[in-house]
Amino acid sequence: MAILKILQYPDERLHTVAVPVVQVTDKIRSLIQNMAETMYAAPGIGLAATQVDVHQRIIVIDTSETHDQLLVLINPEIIASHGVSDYEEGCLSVPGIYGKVKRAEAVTVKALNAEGESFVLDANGLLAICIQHEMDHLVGKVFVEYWSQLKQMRTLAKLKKKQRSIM
Ligand code: K1U
Ligand code: ZN
Repeated sequence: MAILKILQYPDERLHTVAVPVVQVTDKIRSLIQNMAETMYAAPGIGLAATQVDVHQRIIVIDTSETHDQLLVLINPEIIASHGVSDYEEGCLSVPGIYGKVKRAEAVTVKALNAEGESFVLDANGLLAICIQHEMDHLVGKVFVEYWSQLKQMRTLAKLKKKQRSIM
């Protein structure tokens, strides 16, 4: 297994639209293992393939407290949603930045698992938020892009200042 490099906002590659997985092969399963290891090491509760510069529709999520409930979503599609939630989100590609985003409170998602089998999942709470956040990554959208231009500019300035202090 390997820890992968997570792209950092505003890297343009985060705006790439991912393509569907055609076949779930051993190579895809190996990528999934590496994505899971990267997510747990970060630590985070989700990771989209886009964030590790692989532009295929693959997500890993684990919102459990025990960090042993890995959820793999390949070619995810939201087939139903309801309610509104306004949850404070974070992102491994935008470290140190947190802010609210309005999303559906509950979603029903259809996807393939790591064996290539189709399944349907009803999600609510943090899991529903995380699924929507990760699915946004697959279409090249980062959570800060829901915010006003002013707030986005302030966020960029904060990130640049932070980067300068590291160098
Ligand atoms: O997409 C990502 O970069 C992962 C992101 C997922 C997410 C978090 C919160 C709301 C929506 C989506 C993260 O995992 S950020 C880190 C984080 O939330 C966390 C880290 C350690 C423990 C618990 C949470
Ligand atoms: Zn993210």
